[in-house]
Amino acid sequence: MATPPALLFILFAIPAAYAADYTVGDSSGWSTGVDYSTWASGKKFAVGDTLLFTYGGLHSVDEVSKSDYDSCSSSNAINSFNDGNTSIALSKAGAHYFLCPAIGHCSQGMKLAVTVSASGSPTPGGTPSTTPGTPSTSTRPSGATAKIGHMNAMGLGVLMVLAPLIMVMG
Ligand SMILES: *[C@@H]1O[C@H](CO)[C@@H](O)[C@H](O)[C@H]1NC(C)=O
Ligand SMILES: [Cu+2]
Repeated sequence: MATPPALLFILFAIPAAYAADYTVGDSSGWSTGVDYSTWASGKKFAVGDTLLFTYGGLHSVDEVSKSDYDSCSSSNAINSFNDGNTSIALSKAGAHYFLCPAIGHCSQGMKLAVTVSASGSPTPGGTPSTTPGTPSTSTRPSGATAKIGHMNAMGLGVLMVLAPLIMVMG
């Protein structure tokens, strides 16, 4: 059975349209004793995704510059949050840096750096296995497969409704 081009478009467009929500540290949340570089490695963050920081009373979340991230300084924080359940939308491509300003926590590893790619494109400087310069047709297996992994139940539902319609139209 031939696959109508429109169906391929839907398959690749939906993961981009439905952004991923990441709970930082997964079930460990935002805390000391978690390796956030390990947590972030292998994840492909894109514009439109959100980071959810969940934490208790001692902790906070500061968004900081790279140099402040490197030196664990929170005195020039770009944004500060302490509500215990902080959802941060990744609205700009590039590197984003977060740390906990509680004394000693950042130096114990309570810091997170993420690289956010423009929506739908591969992470710059990311996995070298991604073929560079490939036209944005359906021949983007690695990036597209990763994004489909992020697809939430809502996206899947939309896909299941739309796919038969597109098949009929095609
Ligand atoms: C935390 O925030 C997320 C996203 O905004 C929300 O879905 C969740 O219900 C919140 N949890 C609590 C305990 O408030
Ligand atoms: Cu802390």
